[in-house]
Amino acid sequence: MTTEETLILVKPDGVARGLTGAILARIEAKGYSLVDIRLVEPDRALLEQHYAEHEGKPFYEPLLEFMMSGPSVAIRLAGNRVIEGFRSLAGTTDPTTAAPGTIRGDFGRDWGLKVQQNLVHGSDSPESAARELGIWFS
Ligand code: YYY
Ligand code: MG
Repeated sequence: MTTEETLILVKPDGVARGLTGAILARIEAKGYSLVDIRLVEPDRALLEQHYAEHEGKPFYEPLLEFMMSGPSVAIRLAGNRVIEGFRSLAGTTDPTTAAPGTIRGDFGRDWGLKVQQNLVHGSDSPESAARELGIWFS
């Protein structure tokens, strides 16, 4: 067993579309444990920290605007190898090509869609998880 914690976000599109419950159901069905959960309306400073690795990329500004367009649900999630496991549940970044059976593949709309509207975020490494949990659950 490698018990880990990770940061999950149900992003503004997921919350606005009423998919929080459906996404949480998949997380719970997998057996992961909710340690903490809160609705957050992040300001720009928080998002600049969260997405620091992407600063300067073409999608950076639209991504921050999107993330400020409404509340997200932030989840501190625990489980055996949950960091890699949740990213597998989420599917690949672009929902248009994400595999069926994944959150992004099943719920991501492939019309009129921007890649940023991909419903969920999950930390990509233990280092990212520790850093991001500190940002969203400070
Ligand atoms: O970890 P993950 O969310 O799957 O993707 P990242 O490469 O970390 O990018 C973060 C975030 O940025 C992604 O969820 C959507 C958005 N994005 C985008 O809008 N356009 C891209 N070409 C790449 C990423
Ligand atoms: Mg990422």
